Amino acid sequence: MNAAAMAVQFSVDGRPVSVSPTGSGNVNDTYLAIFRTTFSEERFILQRINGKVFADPSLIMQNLKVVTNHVHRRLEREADDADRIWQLPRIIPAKSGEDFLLDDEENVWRAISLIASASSYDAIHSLEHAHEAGFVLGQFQRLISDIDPARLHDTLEGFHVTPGYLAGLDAALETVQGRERAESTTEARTCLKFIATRREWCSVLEVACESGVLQVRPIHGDPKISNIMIDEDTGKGTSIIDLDTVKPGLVHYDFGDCLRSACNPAGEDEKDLETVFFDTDLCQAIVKGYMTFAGEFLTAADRHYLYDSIRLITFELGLRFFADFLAGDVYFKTQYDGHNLQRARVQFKLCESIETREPVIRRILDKCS
Ligand code: GN1
Ligand code: MG
Repeated sequence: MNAAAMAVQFSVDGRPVSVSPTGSGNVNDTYLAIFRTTFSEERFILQRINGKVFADPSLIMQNLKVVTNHVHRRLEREADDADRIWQLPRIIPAKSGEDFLLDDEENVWRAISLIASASSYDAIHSLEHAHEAGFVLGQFQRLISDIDPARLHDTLEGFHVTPGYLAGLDAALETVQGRERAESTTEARTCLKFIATRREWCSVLEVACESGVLQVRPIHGDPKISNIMIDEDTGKGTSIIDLDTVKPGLVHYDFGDCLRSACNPAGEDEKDLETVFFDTDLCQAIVKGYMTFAGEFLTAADRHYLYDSIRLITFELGLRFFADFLAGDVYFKTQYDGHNLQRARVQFKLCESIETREPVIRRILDKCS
C-alpha cells in the first residue's frame, strides 16, 4: 500500500497536503506527512519498517514506549535546571488505537512526531556541531542509564557484535556470487586484505564484555550525525532521533559510532577517498561535549576501551557494507551498482586514518575524561 493511503489511518487532524520521502536512512522508508485543517497544520513522520532487518517490529514499538516514557519523566523532573528544552519523538497512534499498522503485504507502518524547529545533517559542518553531537549522545545515554536493560527487547540480535559480521562475510565468501564479487575488482580485493589483517583484533569489545570487564547497558545503537537534531534557532542540540535500535548493548558501540560518523567531514557517501580522514579537532569537540554527561557514568574500564571503540565501529561498518556488497545488497538500500563497496572503502579509509592518529586520539581521550 502507498504511503499516502497509510498516513490517513493515523490519528492526526485534518486532511493530507503531501506525503513525500524524507531523510537518508539506509534501512527503513521514511516520509514527511503534512496535514491541514482550516486553522492549523500538522507535520509528522511516517515510516515503513524494514521487515527483512527487524524480525519483529512490534518489539521496536514496545522499546520505544519504555524509552520515551522514561526519558520524558526524567526530562520533566529536570526541566527547571536544564540549559535548554530537550525534545523527544512521540508515537502517534493509529485511529484504531494501535501503535502501528500492517498493510496488505504485512509491512509495518508507524507514525511519530516531528522534532519542532530543528534540523539534522548528513555530515558534520562545524566544531560547535561536533560538540553538540557529543553533548546530545552523553545526555541521552545518561537519561536511559537507569532503565533496567532487561526491560528492553533485543530487537536486532547480533547488532554491533563485530565477530558476527565477520562470520557473515565468510558465509558470503562461500557462495559463488560472493566469491565472484570479491575477486571482481582491485578495490574489492583490497577490502578483503584490509579485513584479513584485523580479524583477531576485532573481538576486542566482545571479549571484554564476556569476561565481565564491560557491562551491557541500554544504548541508542545508531547515533550517527544525521540522527542528532539541532535547534534551528540556537544551533544547540535538542534531540536524538531514530530510536529503533535502542536496546541492551555496550555504550562503546554508541561512542564509536558517533565519532566515526561525526569526525569524517566528507560523510559516508563520498566518492573521492582522498577527502576522507578522521579530524582530531572535531574528535576533541565531541569528546568534550560527551563527557559533560558521560563523565558521571563511565568506569575506568569503560574509558580504557574508548579508543578501540572508535576504530572498531568504523571497521565494523566497513565490514557490514562490504559483506552486503558480496551478498548482493540485501540489507542496506543502494542507489547504484557498487554503492556498498564504495561505502565500505570510505569506512576502511577512515579506519586507517584513525589508526595513524592513535596517539593524538588517546591524548584527547585522556585529557577530556
Ligand atoms: C543504518 O537506517 P539507518 O540509516 O538509520 C544502520 C546503522 C548504520 C547506518 C550507516 C539497523 O542506519 O547501523 O550505522 O545505516 N542501521 C541498521 O549509515 O542496521
Ligand atoms: Mg537507524
